[in-house]
Amino acid sequence: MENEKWWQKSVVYQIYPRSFQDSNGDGIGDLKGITKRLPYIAGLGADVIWLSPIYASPNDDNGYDISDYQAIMPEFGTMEDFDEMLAKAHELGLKIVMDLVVNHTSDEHNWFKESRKSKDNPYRDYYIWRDPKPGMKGGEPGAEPNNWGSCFGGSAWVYEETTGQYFLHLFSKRQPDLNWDNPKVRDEVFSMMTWWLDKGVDGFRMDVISLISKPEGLPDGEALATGYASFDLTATGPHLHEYLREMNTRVLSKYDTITVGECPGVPMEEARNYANLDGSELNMIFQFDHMSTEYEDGVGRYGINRIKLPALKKALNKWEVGLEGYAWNSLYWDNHDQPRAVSRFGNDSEEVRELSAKMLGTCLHMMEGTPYVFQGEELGMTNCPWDSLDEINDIESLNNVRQNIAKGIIREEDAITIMRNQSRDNARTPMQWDATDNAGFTTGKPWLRINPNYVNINAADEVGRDDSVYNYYKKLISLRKSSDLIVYGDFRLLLPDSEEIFAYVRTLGDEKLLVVCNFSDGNVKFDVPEEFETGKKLIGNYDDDPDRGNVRPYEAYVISM
Ligand code: TEU
Ligand code: CA
Repeated sequence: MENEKWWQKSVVYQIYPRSFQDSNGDGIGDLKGITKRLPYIAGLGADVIWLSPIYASPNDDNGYDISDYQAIMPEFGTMEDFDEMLAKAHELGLKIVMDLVVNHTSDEHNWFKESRKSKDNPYRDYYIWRDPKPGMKGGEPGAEPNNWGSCFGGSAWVYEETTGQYFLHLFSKRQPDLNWDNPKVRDEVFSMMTWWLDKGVDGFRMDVISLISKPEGLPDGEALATGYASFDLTATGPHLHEYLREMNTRVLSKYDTITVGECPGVPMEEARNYANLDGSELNMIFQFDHMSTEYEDGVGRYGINRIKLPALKKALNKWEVGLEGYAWNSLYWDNHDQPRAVSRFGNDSEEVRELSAKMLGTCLHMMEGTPYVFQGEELGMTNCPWDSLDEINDIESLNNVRQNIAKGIIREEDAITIMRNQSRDNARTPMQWDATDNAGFTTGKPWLRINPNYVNINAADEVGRDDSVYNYYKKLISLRKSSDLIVYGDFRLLLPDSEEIFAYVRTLGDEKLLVVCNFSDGNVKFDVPEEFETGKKLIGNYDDDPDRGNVRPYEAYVISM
């Protein structure tokens, strides 16, 4: 293919370090634990690792609140541990992508400690400070500069008596937003990125990068049922592309990197600019359309709805077709912020869980874009049967569920069901390595509950079992690496209205693939299109050849011509 890029053929494995592998018995995953497990990741066939933040942090948002961008969180180890992990990863042919969290810092970052001291402090304008609403006293309800809400519930503003102003935080109160309109902030970020790239890292996943340029005058937005405007209304502000192009020119263009921007609030048409093929901004972005098909109007994520397949297909189709020829796509079912894919989009009851997990893997990995595998997804790990809210660590789900109960948007008795369906902690239960105590994750007390099903669902069982989800993912990944058709073929959705079947065709030149996935637990009539009558099965989650007129429960197969 003309001007193909290595990251278009890559498969990325995401590690949430806190929950991946503990090496010193404190119940918290760490860098030495990751180093020990690198061969496992290389064995899967992934070639890039995205590390969720490992920098110094007070962990108000588990590392997404950074107090020193060039120091390692002590619980995770030392800079020497990082250097050792990086060297070992490169030895195994694995690239390392860091999580760049620069929409905000921790309130314990020195910049913020200075900024909050006084209005004339040199660091004051590193953050976004505003007076109370005219005629109102700071701190009283309604005196906030506007009606923006935090992603973690409540207002996006905190009043500080010391200087009589509010500061903005689109996430937790301890994650003050940086002021990207200040060239000194951009200089600081770009020199820090250069420092990591000079250490040898291979790229960045950019946390909520779509939010860094705030709209002029910080105007009110449309209020939700909570009374606040959504945190992502600031997406793609007036200087966003200017700042990304500046980042590209001053930093990224000097290295051979992979970059992916996490872009809440960015529609497909706009994404074409963020991830355009001319390389002037980012390589690809994470979009959220397919992550919100069950969200209830006004309630958002933390309601009790379940997904609807036609809506999911519509969202994924829009991005597959819409970016073709304009920009590069990312492909993901879950990450550290989302429930476990097999529980959310499939069926995690034990008799069909593996079948369903393989079906989901087939559905995603045969599409056009760079696939991301979140730790444990390759094992078919599931959501956790939380017993009570006391077990939940996640600031976002706790704050939002409590806020929605207090505002009468949801019933208290539904809270535990909502947590079992939607809490980010479902993705953050420790990795299930084997059936020994604590799933082989730690010899100490795990920082978060380990899913009790680790005795049946673990890497030790699956790596050696040919029909495991792990080995099916391994086959999917190796298929991709052998096929320009899978990497670059265009995408055409079939049966958009079917509630059970997700089917599509990929075409590249005179080669084509038919991908058929049954998202239901029943047999579904489906006639293989004539053009594929004589095709052969490339991969499938049932051992025998597919029946060309009927698709079995959670069956997935790929026919090539
Ligand atoms: O997530 C931003 C973001 O939009 C998520 O909060 C996600 O949309 C939400 O969880 C869906 O309900 C990034 C990080 O991935 C997340 O872990 C951080 O909490 C957040 O930014 C703040 O840094
Ligand atoms: Ca540890």
